[in-house]
Amino acid sequence: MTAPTETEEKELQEFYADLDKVALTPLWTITKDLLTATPRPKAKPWLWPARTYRPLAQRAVRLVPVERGGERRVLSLVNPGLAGAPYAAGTLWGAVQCLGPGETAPAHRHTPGAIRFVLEGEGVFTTVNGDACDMYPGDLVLTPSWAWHDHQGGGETGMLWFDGLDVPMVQALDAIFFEPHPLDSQPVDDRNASERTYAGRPGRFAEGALGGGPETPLAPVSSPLLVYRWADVDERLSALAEADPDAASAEIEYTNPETGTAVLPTLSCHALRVFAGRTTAPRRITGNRVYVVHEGAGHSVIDGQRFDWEKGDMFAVPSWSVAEHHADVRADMFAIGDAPVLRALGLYREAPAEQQPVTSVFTPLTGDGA
Ligand code: 1HN
Repeated sequence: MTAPTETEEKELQEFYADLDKVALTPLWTITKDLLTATPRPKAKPWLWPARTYRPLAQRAVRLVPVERGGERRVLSLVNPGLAGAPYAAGTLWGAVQCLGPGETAPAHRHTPGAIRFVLEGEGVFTTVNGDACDMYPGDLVLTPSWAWHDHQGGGETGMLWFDGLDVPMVQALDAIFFEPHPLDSQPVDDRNASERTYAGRPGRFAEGALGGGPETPLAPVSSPLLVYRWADVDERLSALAEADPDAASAEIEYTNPETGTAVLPTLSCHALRVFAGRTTAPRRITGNRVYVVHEGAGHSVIDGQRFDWEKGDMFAVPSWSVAEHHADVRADMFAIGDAPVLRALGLYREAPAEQQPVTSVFTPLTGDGA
């Protein structure tokens, strides 16, 4: 092609300006940013240390009451790659929620689905559609889309838990609905009822790292079991370790006991145990994940960057990054992912990944608030 003449160039510039005036844009100028060879998440691999957020959560308890309107005392993980949005990764909301002694977080419901993973304290129960679910460290409690839920108690010490929600996905689909309950706390009909129904039944966990449960033609549904106790997770991880003593790690997915699929239509929950001195195989998958360190210490290498972690720390692993996890002492991690959505839409992929050389070490933000 010959170079455009001055007249042609001028005409072209006028053409682009005219397109812009009427809210049109030419694809050929943006194709390369749009159709990248592989996913380019805006979210960065990032880590929020417990030693940083804990004192700030305690200050929040002192300074800010839990009230209608604000609804929850939640400190949201803000991934610095996401232009200030309160999201841990492009598709996932992650946060720390705290409830002081004797406090109540008011009843409400919303279309985003949520999970809670308890970090510390006891004495709180979350009531989900009338079923009061007791919460202890390491437990997972589900509050599915549009289920009434409130948190009560706080014990003597107050309580801290991790909130994982699908808010960015529901937001992107323009499907957010919210409704406050007419009462501050909804009536409690029963205690731990869903847990009693499914106690000891198989199908509450699936082996492996896949995310989203098996490929099935079932319409996605939320699990009728609302509480998964850490003792049961621990038992399953120990059984896997016994069955394969040479493995570097053991991983299970929490599953809907009726269908074997992910616990929520939008979110998968996982538990990963890495044995002392061992490193997981490097892995690259579509879909974002947020990890919470339940016990132990070690580090992860994500796209060549080293993230050192210990109990209570939270970190984001963006889609298609290469991630591997190393435990100094035996480490148990809880994670949420968006895998059920990717799998339902035929977008789930994995690729082999090589062990990565560490090219940098992540320095967490510390601020002066500690
Ligand atoms: C929510 O309702 C809770 O019920 C926690 O505890 C975190 C984050 C965004 C939107 C709603 C809760 C939330 C939330």
